[in-house]
Amino acid sequence: MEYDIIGDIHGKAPVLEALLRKLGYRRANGSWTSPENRMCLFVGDFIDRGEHQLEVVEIVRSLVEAGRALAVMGNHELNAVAWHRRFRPDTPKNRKQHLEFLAQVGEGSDLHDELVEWFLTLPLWLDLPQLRVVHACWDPASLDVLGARLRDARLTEDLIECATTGTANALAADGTREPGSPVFAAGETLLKGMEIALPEGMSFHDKDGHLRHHVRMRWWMRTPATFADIALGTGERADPALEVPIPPGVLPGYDDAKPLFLGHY
Ligand SMILES: [Mn+2]
Repeated sequence: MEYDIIGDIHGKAPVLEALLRKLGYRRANGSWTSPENRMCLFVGDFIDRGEHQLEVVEIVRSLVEAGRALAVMGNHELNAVAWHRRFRPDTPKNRKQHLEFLAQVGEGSDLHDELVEWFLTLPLWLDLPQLRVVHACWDPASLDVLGARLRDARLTEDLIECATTGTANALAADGTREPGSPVFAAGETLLKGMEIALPEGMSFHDKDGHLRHHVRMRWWMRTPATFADIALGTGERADPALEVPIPPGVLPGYDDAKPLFLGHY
């Protein structure tokens, strides 16, 4: 099998359709055909932002159901699950991020329920014979935490709360409760990436002018020299304040056992 790997779509259905046509995929009798021995791999983030979010979900879902695609969950689908179950705080910032999806689907509608149920069928990662896929970060420690609890890399109903809130306790493999939520931290890492706290007293201004004490990081780097080397989202030129050596052993790096494909960044 050969794969056509398609990045974050965010509600841009016409662009997705044009790409699929260019790659030789065709709609046929409510299903899909694909070029011989090919299928799509979607890296997540189907919703939020764009004008045609329902169409994007319909296309990806019908390709998956036709056996012509595999797809992983993005952080926007995880947020949608959390919002639907009322575990995601209804703050102005969170609502604004999800507003377009809620308007298109009709918040609280049967379709809203149905799409969230489909989001829950998406695995958080794929480890295929030839390659791996995860939305943001292939972190072995987080994969261990989730691999022991999820079913085939998918969230189960009883794990939704602890996977989407920072306060709920997580169920251990033997059914006991653990303090805090390693499941939440692990899910955040895989779907939103890794952040690192800057050394005590250090901060920088991001491209939106917000003062930051943590940086999103290029977790795949092996030999970072400074915080500036690994920092994402610091704009064209990293703040000179970040030119500070980073402690060894902080980054998970990547073992290169197979090619890894990400979205998100
Ligand atoms: Mn994302």
